[in-house]
Amino acid sequence: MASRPYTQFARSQAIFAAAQEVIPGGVNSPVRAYKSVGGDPVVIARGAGSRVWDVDGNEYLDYVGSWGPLILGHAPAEVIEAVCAAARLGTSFGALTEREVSFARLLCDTVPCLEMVRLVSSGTEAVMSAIRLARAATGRDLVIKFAGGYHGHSDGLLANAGSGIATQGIPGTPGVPEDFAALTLTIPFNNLDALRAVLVARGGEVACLIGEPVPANMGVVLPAPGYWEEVQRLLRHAGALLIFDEVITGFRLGLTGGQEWTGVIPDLCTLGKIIGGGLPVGAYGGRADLMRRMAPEGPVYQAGTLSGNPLAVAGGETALHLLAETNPYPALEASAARLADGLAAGARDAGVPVTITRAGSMLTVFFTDGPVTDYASAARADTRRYAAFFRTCLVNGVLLAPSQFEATFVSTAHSDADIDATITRAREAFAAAAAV
Ligand code: KE4
Repeated sequence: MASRPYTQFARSQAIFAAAQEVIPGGVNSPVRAYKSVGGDPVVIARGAGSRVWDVDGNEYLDYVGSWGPLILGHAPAEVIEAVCAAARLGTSFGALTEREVSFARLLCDTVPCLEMVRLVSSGTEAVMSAIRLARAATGRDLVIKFAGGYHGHSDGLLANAGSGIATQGIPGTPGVPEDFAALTLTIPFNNLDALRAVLVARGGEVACLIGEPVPANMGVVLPAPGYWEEVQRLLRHAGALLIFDEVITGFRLGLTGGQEWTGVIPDLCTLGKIIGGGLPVGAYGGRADLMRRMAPEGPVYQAGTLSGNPLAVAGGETALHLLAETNPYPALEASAARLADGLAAGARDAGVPVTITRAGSMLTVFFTDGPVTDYASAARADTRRYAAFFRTCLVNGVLLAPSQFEATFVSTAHSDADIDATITRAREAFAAAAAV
């Protein structure tokens, strides 16, 4: 491993230059391009446990975790073996397989709102499908989302979104017809008066509200005590459905995700990331009376060539069984709390005001003196300071999300020594942020 701070990125730069000739922006997902933190992205060669290595041989303690799926770290042996064994039997059949049934049963036995579930291949697909179902079930068109909420890139949900949209600082995206965008109403998170006002004005037209139980796409933002209970009460009164987008929080905040964490059981939820064990799986589900409206049992159409893919299901089911058998959540909570405390101390010693938010093993260091309760307050963070913090961490072997509006993910593979090393290396990064 090269000595730190790393200075050798020649191969990453050459590969990124070549990538930009044939892939828009050189990446297959915008946030990977490091636009908001500057510099070229590092190109990853491999990962193992808590670490990844770039193509120049630089080693990093990884807290991107593929943006959430890798709660067990990179390439856990059991998951790899399950995927390889499945591959030897064939990679895809376009037909029902037995393991899809056991996987669906596992999800329904674990996630409180799930009476039935449908597998798809991404979180975006899961959200698109859940929204379509909510509109069909209610006969209504309007969807309520939160400013800074990100639920994948389907047309109606890019208005005022978080994650990559917030990172790029763009209000929405060209290509979404005004008529589509008009069907999405955006309100601030943690603001019940804003929801009441929308429901008073247009409640009869609202099919659903979709939100992450703990938003992680504006950075991690905690719901106020009692917030979700009141949201659910208001929606029920208006005849609208509640969809928890648990693509990140599902199996992250515990086996029951955001549902036991908030104490609220939604009508529908979407899942992804962790349930695929690092392979492409999304899912949506909830009340059986709603889900039975989906074709071929009902008239609401949704389909997918690779839905329930045998390799992805093998990887996902193995990962979820490991989580259920080992219950790593108390240890993850302790590790993430220690990391958050250590980072807070580093920022304090560097004289940099930060607000660190955390839910379970996901956290965000906001470069603002807080508090951060919604996207407007998150957006007050100093993204130039975050960029300096990110880049200094990177050259010192700590890989964070290349955006202020994302989460840092701790995995079961992060040892106490890894956490301590991260805290130590971040001290220099806070000094760099202080100098901005
Ligand atoms: P995918 O289509 O990317 O699998 O899932 C979309 C999605 C839906 N819902 C939530 C709550 C999500 O966080 C996501 C995707 N998350 C982002 C990172 N926050 C994916 C990273 C990227 O866009 O490259």
